[in-house]
Amino acid sequence: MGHFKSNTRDIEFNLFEDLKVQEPMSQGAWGDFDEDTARTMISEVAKLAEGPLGEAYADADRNPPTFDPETHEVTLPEGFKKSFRTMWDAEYYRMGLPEEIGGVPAPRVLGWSLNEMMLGAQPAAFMYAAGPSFAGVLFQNGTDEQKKWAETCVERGWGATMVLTEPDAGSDVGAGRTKAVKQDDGTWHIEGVKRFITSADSDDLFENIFHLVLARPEGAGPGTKGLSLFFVPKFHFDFDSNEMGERNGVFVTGVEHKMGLKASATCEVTFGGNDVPAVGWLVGEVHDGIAQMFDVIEHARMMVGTKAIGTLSTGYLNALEYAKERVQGADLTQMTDKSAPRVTITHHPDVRRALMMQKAYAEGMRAVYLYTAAHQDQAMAEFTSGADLETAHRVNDLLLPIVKGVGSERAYQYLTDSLQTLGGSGFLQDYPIEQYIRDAKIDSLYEGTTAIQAQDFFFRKIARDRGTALGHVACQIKAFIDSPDADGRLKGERVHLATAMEDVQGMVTTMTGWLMGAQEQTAELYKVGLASVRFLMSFGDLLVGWRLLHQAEIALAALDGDAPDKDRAFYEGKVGVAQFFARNVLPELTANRKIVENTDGEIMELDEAAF
Ligand code: ST9
Ligand code: FAD
Repeated sequence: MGHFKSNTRDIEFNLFEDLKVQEPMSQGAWGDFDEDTARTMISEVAKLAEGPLGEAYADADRNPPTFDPETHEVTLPEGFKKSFRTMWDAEYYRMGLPEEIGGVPAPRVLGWSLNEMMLGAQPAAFMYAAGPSFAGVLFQNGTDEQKKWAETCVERGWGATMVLTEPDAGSDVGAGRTKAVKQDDGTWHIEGVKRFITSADSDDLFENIFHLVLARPEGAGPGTKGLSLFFVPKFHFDFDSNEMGERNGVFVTGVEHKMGLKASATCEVTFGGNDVPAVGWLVGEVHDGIAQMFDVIEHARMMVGTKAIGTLSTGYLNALEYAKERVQGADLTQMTDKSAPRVTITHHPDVRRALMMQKAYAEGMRAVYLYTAAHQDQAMAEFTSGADLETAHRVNDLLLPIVKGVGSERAYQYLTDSLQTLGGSGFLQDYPIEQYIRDAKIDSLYEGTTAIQAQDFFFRKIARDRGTALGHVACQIKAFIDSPDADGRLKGERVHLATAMEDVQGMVTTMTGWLMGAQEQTAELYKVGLASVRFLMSFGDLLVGWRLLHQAEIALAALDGDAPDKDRAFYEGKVGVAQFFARNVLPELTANRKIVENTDGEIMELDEAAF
């Protein structure tokens, strides 16, 4: 048994009792894919994740990849490669890929639930397996010939990278200086140094690696709009026979030493720095690089949030297991009786509080990422919220910064509670939690930091969208609050949810006011910047509260009905966690609203020297 603990009961509850994915499935939305197949996959992936996939998790952390500057090669630990191959050989990466490149139709919501377990067990392995999904983006955006390359990438099982960041261009991707020089034969030579590139070399995992690179064609304008997207393979290959050719001029020139996620090689990559040119092909033969790259980024942001949430879930379940066995102290009600029997720490109110917070965010954010994924397929979106294709797309866009930004922040925050539950033992490497914390910290940093997610959420996903997606989701929450069939036992909790909703709407109104005011007084924008992360996190709490209460209603109905004995505790837990969250967290949104409304720009006036 490895470190990873899956929560298949909760995943199945989300899929089959809450979202009811079997219904669109039975309408043939994904061919003959059915509930039995889905349940079998969940159980198989849980076995994989708890077993061979997670096996080398600690080993790869203690013996991380090494780099040879002479050969530009990265060597990965053998155990990690073995783990990777058990996952790769199971071919789950085919789910949801276009059939033309070897994919099989499957609901994305199911795909992400499986991804959660693989990401929780061995996140770096999942990241090395980006090839097929990045090939999917090449297929969508490429020319007819490039679509064939995409097929080759999947068929030959090649690795892939996304290459944006440079030393002076992190959050500000548009500051990138890597250039692209057009050649007479229609290809491009890429010249520059990129940094922090994940999986840019990967030992012998793959025959080839294709890099999707943002570079600026000579003469193109500034900023992100001047960037184009290039396909740059590590080895050239014959486009007809697929025979492997010469080494292309893209070389790893360094590997970072990191706090966590060490099995994932984070590389400096130099294009055209040797005598060999780094030859690239313009994706789709159009200069639309940032928009094309965002097709990759959207997958990756979803991946990062799901990874964080999967890690919090296994952190919580490890803490819970420990707490049920650790005996320490007497029950609080017998604190004065020094001879009172000692109890397991689950008897202590503060341990229960901490466990409940972990459970609330692990299960609540799972429900949120799966609700988001339910808007990544037309049939599922229509069934879930009545969204048409256009609305589904917008809702997915709206919720991505929540999955990524809130998922990563809450996971890191509450993993420290998982560790705390183990007392001093949590600090030891005998347990996986200290590694979970180190491995999860990156999730709030890469793929756009939390500040960037918060600005994306307000400026692009709400203001620029003119509140369309926000309005759609708000209607769903309102319908739940006002539902005539509401269970009276959750009346008080619905009041908390209704107040939280008003508080979030109040924050939107205030921030929109500043945005409008900025037309007259640009400094008003500072207030948006000061409030945006608080707003993002508040919106996340609203969604968590809503989904948990929605699930509590389902659980209450099951408990009233013929729920089998083995499931009763699970359903009681669903009700308990929703009530706890509604009473202990949602009221905080009223304070958040006040803080947002009282935002002034004073700290922007303060001299830097005063900090
Ligand atoms: C990184 C990788 O950090 C880390 C992990 C790697 C893992 C690899 C493995 C992944 C595996 C994935 C597997 C998936 C499996 C799938 C299975 C399925 C079942 N949405 O606002 P403007 C576009 S990589 C869409 O003016 P600025 C849009 O085209 C490094 N598009 O921006 C827009 O034009 P328009 C990550 C968006 O001020 C244009 O950009 N680095 C969005 O020029 C310009 O927009 C980062 O993430 C969006 N949300 O630039 C950088 N936003 O407006 C973070 C923008 O006309 N920085 N566009 O539509 C940012 O995001 C900045 O805000 C900025 C600002 C760069 C966009
Ligand atoms: P900076 O942009 O310098 O940010 C520093 C701080 O300033 C942050 O707190 C940030 O929130 C804040 N800040 C910056 N700009 C703003 C703003 N406009 N408003 C408010 N706050 C702001 N990149 C790739 O291209 N491909 C990869 O595969 C990849 N993998 C990575 C793997 C790892 C392990 C790491 C560490 C990074 C990876 N990255 C990758 C790069 C990653 O996406 C960037 O690190 C990230 O986008 C942040 O950029 P930065 O590190 O330069 O920080």
